[in-house]
Amino acid sequence: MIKYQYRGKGPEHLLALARNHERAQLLALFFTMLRIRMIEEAVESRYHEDQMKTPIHLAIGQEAVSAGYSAALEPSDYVFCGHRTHACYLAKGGDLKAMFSEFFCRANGCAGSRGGSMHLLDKSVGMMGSSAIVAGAIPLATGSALSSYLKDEKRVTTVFLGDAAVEEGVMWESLNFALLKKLPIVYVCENNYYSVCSPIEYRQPPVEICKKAEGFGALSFSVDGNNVLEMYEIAQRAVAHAREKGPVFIEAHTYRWRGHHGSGDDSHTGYRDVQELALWQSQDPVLMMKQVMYSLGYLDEASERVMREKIELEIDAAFEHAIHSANPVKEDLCKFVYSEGDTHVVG
Ligand SMILES: Cc1ncc(C[n+]2csc(CCOP(=O)(O)OP(=O)(O)O)c2C)c(N)n1
Repeated sequence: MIKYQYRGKGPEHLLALARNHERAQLLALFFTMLRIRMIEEAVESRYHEDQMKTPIHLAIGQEAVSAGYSAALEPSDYVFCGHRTHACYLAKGGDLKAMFSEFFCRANGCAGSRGGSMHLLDKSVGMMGSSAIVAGAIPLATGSALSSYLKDEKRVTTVFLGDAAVEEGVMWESLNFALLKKLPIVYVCENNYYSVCSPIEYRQPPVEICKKAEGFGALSFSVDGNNVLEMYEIAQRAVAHAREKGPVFIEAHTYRWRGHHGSGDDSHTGYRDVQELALWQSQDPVLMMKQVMYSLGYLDEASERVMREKIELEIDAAFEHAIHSANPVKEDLCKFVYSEGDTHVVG
């Protein structure tokens, strides 16, 4: 049985929005999404080799959320996220070599081999952390926004979270505090309707997530998370509001195409209908944007091929880099380990 249908306005709406944007802007958004899609597919295709020493949570199908949202951020803004990190990191300007090295548990990984896919960290692009504990990044991001507020930095912190994260008390404690202090923070909930294999209707009463945030007093939006331009336009409003006035909550409706973790689709296990997945795949965020670009004359087969080849080259080079990078050494085991008291600080 199909439980969750795509509820956006589809490709015509994307095309209508596209007419209000510059060609270069649209190309950049499409490139970001395509890059994420191709990278995720490449990771998936090599995962069985068992050389990537990390669990993975692919964002295939959800690319428009981070691509559209992050385009509204300044390089100096901060992002945090949960366990589904790849798209968030890449959209914020993340370095693919550093990400792949992290997957291969190399010393030059973006988290120094200490994190793996679920704990990407790269301060150089404002990726301030991610947590495998559901909702774990939310209080960290709220603390980051408090810090920026106290320092009067005008820096916005964003935290990407899943629909399951709003089932944790710390989500609402954090939002309550952020609203009280008018902190510069945006909570972006990627509602893909499932927590592992558990549909949202088994976990939450039928109230829209953004309405719950609205009840706390936050400026809240419900967005078609497969429409990169709707995402971008709402993000611009949200980020501007957060920078000047305080917290915003965005609920982005989207769908993950792969199983909760690892490679491949797991719909055959029965927790979701294969037809449901097929329906969402017919609203492919990357394909929808590609078709818009073609119909506006901003992209054709030759220019798309150039784009794809550029990304393929980047992926190949990043795999080579990661594969041939050095493993961490035993002597560095305690590097980055901090302890208080009479023991010393190492790192
Ligand atoms: C506090 C906590 N409870 C349970 C888990 C196990 N767990 C890992 S991911 C996940 C599902 C999270 O779903 P959601 O937040 O909606 O994100 P999605 O995987 O859909 O992107 C769960 C329950 C965990 N990591 N942390």
